[in-house]
Amino acid sequence: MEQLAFVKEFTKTTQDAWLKGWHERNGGNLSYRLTDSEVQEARPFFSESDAWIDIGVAVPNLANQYFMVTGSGKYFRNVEVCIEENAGVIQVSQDGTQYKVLWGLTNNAKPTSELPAHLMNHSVKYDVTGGQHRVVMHSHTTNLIALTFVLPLEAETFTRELWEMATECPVVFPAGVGIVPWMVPGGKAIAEHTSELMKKYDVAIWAHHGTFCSAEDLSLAFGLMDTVEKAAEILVKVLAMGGKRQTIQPQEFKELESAFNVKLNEKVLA
Ligand code: 2HA
Ligand code: ZN
Repeated sequence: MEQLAFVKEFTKTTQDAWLKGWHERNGGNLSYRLTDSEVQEARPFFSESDAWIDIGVAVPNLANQYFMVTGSGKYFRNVEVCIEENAGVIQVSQDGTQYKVLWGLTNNAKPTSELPAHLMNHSVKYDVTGGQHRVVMHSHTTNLIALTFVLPLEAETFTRELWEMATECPVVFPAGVGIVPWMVPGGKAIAEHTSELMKKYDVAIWAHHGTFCSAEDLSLAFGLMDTVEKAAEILVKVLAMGGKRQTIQPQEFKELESAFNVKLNEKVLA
């Protein structure tokens, strides 16, 4: 199982994210929806002995889909040491309300405590991207968290500040970032709030907690998280130096639209 390409890439992503400093202790979680051919490759390693368990939310459009997920209470830094103990493969039931573990998560480990948020985000993105998005990543991104203590917790302002910090930002996240106010993590309410934002954005920031993002594959998810967090790091430095003296102007952002063939969220430039 460890030799399969998608398992290697999942492991690399957790290791890269750990090295970024986004995953202290058991912070953060990652999920990847397998392709049909990956399911076929992995099937010889699956065990059907585990029971069905309630997800806590309903994701009927993900019925019978397979996900590799990090484990609840498990550390990103340990996925590379032993992926079988720290992550696993689950299948969603026929009615989309339950899952069962098919591989990994040994010693009765459970999928991430944020499984409801992950699967609801996958569910929304499955519909809005026609099945193109396969990855949901949640990281405790240091600088983005810091900014949630300083910037208004409002999507357009937050996005504009991040866009201004690096020219490629609006190209990488043209819809912007959504903001979830402080909420109790790990349950249905924060999952519903986040997945509602994911209809519009690929990134949602949880105030005073961290960031969720969604993308087509593991590299793009990591790259998106890294780009948004780097913009936040620059903004933290700029604010520490006394704030902006000059910046990118709205009409300059508009020039990016034709140069890079993207449509930017108008409200952010208003
Ligand atoms: O500890 O990040 O949001 C895992 C988490 C919960
Ligand atoms: Zn978290």
